[in-house]
Amino acid sequence: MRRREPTGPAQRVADGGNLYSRQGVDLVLRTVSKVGWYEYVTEYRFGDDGRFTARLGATGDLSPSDYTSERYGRPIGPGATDHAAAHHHNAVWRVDPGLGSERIEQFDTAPTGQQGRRSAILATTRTAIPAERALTGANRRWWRVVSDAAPNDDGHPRSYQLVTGANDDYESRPEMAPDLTVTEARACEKFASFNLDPECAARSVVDYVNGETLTEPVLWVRIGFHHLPRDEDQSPMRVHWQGFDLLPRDLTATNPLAPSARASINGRP
Ligand SMILES: [Cu+2]
Repeated sequence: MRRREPTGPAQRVADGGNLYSRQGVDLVLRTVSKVGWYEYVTEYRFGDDGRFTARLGATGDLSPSDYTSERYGRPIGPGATDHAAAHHHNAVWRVDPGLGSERIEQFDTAPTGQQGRRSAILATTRTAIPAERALTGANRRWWRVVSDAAPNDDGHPRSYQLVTGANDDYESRPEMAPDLTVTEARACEKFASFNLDPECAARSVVDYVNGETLTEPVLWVRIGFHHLPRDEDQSPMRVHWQGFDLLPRDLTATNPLAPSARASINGRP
């Protein structure tokens, strides 16, 4: 399925007697795969602002064979009956940016210990990730893939910032532990786990990391959802989502959807 979907208020500014406002729109590609009792929705959204969103949705029905004790599930029948098993949905997306001359950077922002007039002073540091590595998220930490191929009109390198929201860790399997793994692109490294491509000795994203210098990085983005069933999951189950955005950062020198009255603003107004 492919269609345009409205996304609500996108930008607005009241300036003197003028109001410049715009509603957003996404081009959405969606497929549904029935896997056992679940139906998995694979969704890709291309935003009018250049944002790219990948999401996995789960709907269908709770598995009728996965009922358990009070310790491992939640009662969804009348009273204390029918404890549907809690479970994890672990998803990993393989992102090959294809921008040319790419590198990976990590940004961290932490308190300096200094206090300003009204609030604490924080400082942001940028760290290059030059070689294959498994990375872990932290408060105010994010990553981006930067291209040195063609800077924007301000001379800033173009990049996409990885933006993740809700994300339940699943540390029980090594390939599901890192939040982001960056590896050098290799055709046979297709899947994050159970990779059975005969060209590849490597079986999971853990094996793909062996210190190689990144010249053509691939991002393995892991987003987890721990599902504690609720009464409303029956039936059909309302879709639950997990995913991430790739947000354009300095792709263009200004907002490409600026109204003409604002198109000349670039830098201090
Ligand atoms: Cu579930």
